[in-house]
Amino acid sequence: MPNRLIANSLLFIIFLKTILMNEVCEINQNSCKITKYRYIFYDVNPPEGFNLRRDVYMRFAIFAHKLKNTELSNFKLVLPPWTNLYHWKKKVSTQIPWSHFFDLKSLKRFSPVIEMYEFFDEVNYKFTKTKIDEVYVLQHFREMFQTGNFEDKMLIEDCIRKPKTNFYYYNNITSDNIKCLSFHGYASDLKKILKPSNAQTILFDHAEVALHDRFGDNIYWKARRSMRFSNELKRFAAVFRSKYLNSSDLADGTILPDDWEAETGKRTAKGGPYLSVHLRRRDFAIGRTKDVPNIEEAASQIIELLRKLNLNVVFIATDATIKEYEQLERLLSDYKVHRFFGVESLTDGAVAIIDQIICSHAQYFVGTHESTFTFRIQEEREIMGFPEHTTFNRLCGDTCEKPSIWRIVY
Ligand SMILES: Nc1nc2c(ncn2[C@@H]2O[C@H](COP(=O)(O)OP(=O)(O)O)[C@@H](O)[C@H]2O)c(=O)[nH]1
Ligand SMILES: *[C@@H]1O[C@H](CO)[C@@H](O)[C@H](O)[C@H]1NC(C)=O
Ligand SMILES: *[C@@H]1O[C@H](CO)[C@@H](O)[C@H](O)[C@H]1NC(C)=O
Ligand SMILES: [Mg+2]
Repeated sequence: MPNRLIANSLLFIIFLKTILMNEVCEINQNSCKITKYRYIFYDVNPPEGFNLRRDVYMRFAIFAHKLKNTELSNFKLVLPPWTNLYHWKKKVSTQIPWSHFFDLKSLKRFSPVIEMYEFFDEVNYKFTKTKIDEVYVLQHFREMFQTGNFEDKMLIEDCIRKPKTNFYYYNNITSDNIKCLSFHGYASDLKKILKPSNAQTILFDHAEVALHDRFGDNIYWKARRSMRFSNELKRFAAVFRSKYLNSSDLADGTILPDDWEAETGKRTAKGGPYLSVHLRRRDFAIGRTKDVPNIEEAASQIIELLRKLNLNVVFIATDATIKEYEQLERLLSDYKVHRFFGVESLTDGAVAIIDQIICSHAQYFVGTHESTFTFRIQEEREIMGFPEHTTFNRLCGDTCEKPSIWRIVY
């Protein structure tokens, strides 16, 4: 009896598989794979840092989100695995999935995204190379800045630079169809590439060339709210906050619903009893001396804020060298100064996010001018509902223009 049941189930599965395969083979005869889905890949200019990459993700997540319920709804967006970034001192030996940093379930509630390994599972193409059907390396129009002629929004042209798509450093991914696409427009304009194509896999490289459909509208913020950090990183931050900063979500008024879709946007967050600072150094300290303070200036600005806020605890997130940090600590020796040093097992990317989480929970935050690391903290605080004046603050260099306020909308 059970045998019969098993036999029947097996037959049914085989039957289903046959149907699915046929369906796919009709869509795309030359690459007959066991899936009815199609896939958008993207990649970003290699030197770009983590937090700009998060912004490019949003542009493409919004693009994919808008394909839902259209004739292109069978496209999924494949998350580009993380490989060594310029700012990461500790090298990683393998591709890192997005779930290392973010909560995948939350991302998927906004946009049809999958990890690279899920793609490999879905196409089930073991023992062979994956060939991406079409690769478009985005580039700015050569003429654009000279003539200001923006008429053509996209055009296949000669490559301005020799295209060097690296396929996330997998040696089993290639393509024999790489073109350069001069592009001036919004990420969602790329559906004009998808529409006439019957490719199953399309990769857009230098995806940062494509702009946000609409910066700061409610869809932007939905995408942003869906980028919840992984529970593991949140736990690291929570332990540190509780141990050193007397900070917890209950006491600080920063409890959010489990599902970001249930957030309603109350501005009632108080934050933990500390000042948080994002002090960007390294390339910023060299290339942007007008906009960022030196260590002495930073210390005196931090002291002034601590006095004004009547606080004696400060949390410092920084990419400063140990030497610079120790100098800062000495200058702040009348106060309790904390930095998250992490543990051996954490990647640099994980430590950076834990720094951001701790900064975002402070009663008052001050960041670095035009750093995307700072911007992401400010967004996090908008999501948690802090009063704006506690968030949009910067350390001053020679210049001290007030930062723009990017208010959350629902
Ligand atoms: N842990 C940690 N890393 C930082 C901090 N500031 C900068 N970094 C590192 O430097 C990189 C800066 O690149 P990016 O994310 O593009 O931000 P931006 O260059 O400041 O706009 C980050 O991704 C981090 O790897 C910090 O406060 N803490
Ligand atoms: C390609 O290589 C990666 C890592 O080397 C592996 O995880 C993946 O399964 C491979 N893909 C295919 C389709 O075999
Ligand atoms: C920690 O914060 C609570 C209020 O949230 C306060 O009552 C308590 O005194 C603080 N503890 C210390 C050690 O500062
Ligand atoms: Mg950067």
